[in-house]
Amino acid sequence: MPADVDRSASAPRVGRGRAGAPGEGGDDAEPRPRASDYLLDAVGDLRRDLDRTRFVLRLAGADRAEQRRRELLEQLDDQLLPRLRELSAPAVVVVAGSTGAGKSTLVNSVVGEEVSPAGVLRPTTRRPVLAHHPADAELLERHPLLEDVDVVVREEVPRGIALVDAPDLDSLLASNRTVAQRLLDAADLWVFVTTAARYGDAVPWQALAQAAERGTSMAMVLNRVPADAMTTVRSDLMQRLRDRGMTTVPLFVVPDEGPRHGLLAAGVVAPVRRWLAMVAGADRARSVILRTQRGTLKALRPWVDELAEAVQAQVDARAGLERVVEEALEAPAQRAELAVRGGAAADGPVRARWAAVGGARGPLAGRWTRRGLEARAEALASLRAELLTSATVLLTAARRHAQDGVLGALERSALPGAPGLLDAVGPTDVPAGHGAGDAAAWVGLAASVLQELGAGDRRSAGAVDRLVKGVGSDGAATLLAAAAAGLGAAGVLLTGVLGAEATATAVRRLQDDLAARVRAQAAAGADPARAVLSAPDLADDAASRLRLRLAVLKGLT
Ligand SMILES: Nc1nc2c(ncn2[C@@H]2O[C@H](COP(=O)(O)OP(=O)(O)OP(=O)(O)O)[C@@H](O)[C@H]2O)c(=O)[nH]1
Ligand SMILES: [Mg+2]
Repeated sequence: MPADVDRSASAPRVGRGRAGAPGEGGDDAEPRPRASDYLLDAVGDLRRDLDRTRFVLRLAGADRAEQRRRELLEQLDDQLLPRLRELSAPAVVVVAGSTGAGKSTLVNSVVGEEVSPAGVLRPTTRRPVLAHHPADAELLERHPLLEDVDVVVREEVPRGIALVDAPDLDSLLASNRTVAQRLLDAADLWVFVTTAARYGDAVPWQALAQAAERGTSMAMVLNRVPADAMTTVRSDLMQRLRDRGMTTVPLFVVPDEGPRHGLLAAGVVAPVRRWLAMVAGADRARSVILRTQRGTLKALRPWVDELAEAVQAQVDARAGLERVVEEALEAPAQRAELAVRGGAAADGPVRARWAAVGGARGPLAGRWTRRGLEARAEALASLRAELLTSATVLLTAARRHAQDGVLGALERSALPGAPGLLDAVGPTDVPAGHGAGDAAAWVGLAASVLQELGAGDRRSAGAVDRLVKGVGSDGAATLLAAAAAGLGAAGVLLTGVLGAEATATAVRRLQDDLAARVRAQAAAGADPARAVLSAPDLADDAASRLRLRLAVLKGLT
């Protein structure tokens, strides 16, 4: 069994050792999953959940959280996941710093050839260059970084490292800053280049603090140091590093050689080159990588915690908004029901039509002879049309008022996220004919109720039969619906045929049905807001998903 399996209990196992002794790398036949595989799975799960996470409500801090989420995804994709997948891939060494610090010159000098143009134009480097040894090509093959860099392959690059010349970190060009940051995210090791004149600038120190926070391994190159200032500058810089607890950061000082072009003298870069070669050596490279990896995993915790907090803030805000929305429905729903019970469905045109149909000289007056059936049915058909229109208006209004009520409540609400929800819901139009289907179903119920009554005992059956013979089956249903809508005279007429009790029961059933329908319409007024609030990212347990992933990671590291 390979010696490093034991270590896998506490630290991710170093994968196929690139310089592994023969017989040590029996991975092809390895039967057991390695610690790094568990870790890879755990980080992969975390990545999936992070990818799905959305900050639906525009709370203060949501934009920031979203930005942090994206940054974390990039970090996982560019550094941690590739590293966990291929522990033996070369260490990614990113040379970063401010413009003109001499990054490209340093990289070129290490490689011994101008592979990345250096120059007096500021900034010079826009497209990063990654240099590696030919023997490392295969191990680097699938690294996501390769998509965004120019790759040069040179024997002179120490085996085991991929040396990246980054654009300037504090660039005037936003694209340069983004690329530089992304490269640093992907790095196993940062080589920070600064100059005697500029090492006091804020940006480099911010970047260094960030590296320290993430536990990324790094080294510092202080460039162009005038001979007479050498001692002062060096000790000042050392002090600054000490102040920040970075005493272990290797420091390389490159003396200023005056105005110059091209590569640095071999003797000047020799220490950096030697150090890189040492870092690239099997054990050192692994330890640099593992240190950065441990640092990355540790830095992951507060980062994910912060995002989980942001998710929880969304969940909390959702609960409050939900109450606002649901409470906003109560008054419109109640008003709509009261209108139905108060006979609003019989108002206006319905009553006017009834005056013509059911009046003393109307077709319904007098004895219902067989001859008058057609006239009565026709008259009731026109009443039915008015009833349908009236019920449609009521049902549509219930929906509209509820919707307006929700929007108004959100407008007035001082709750965090209310304005954002208001925008997300937007002014949704309810078309005039919206309630037509519901209205038709309601009148349809009148027919069913009569049918049921007709199928009852002999007395009821006879009564319904008389009614249908008198006004037709549609006419009978219309009369019942009209009575339920609130036309008392229609109820009186029905009572005359069906009896008081049967009429009252049927009318109540229909009125209850219409009341329930307007209530349901009112309740649906909150649907647009509910659709936003029911996002999985706002569910009660949304934050615990990320926290769970974190707990698993903690157990593995
Ligand atoms: N005097 C002196 N000049 C240097 C040194 N290193 C680089 N230069 C010069 O400084 C200028 C900028 O060097 P680059 O290597 O292009 O700097 P850079 O950090 O890559 O700059 P950007 O790509 O713009 O971020 C060039 O003209 C170099 O020749 C040095 O050690 N001493
Ligand atoms: Mg450059």
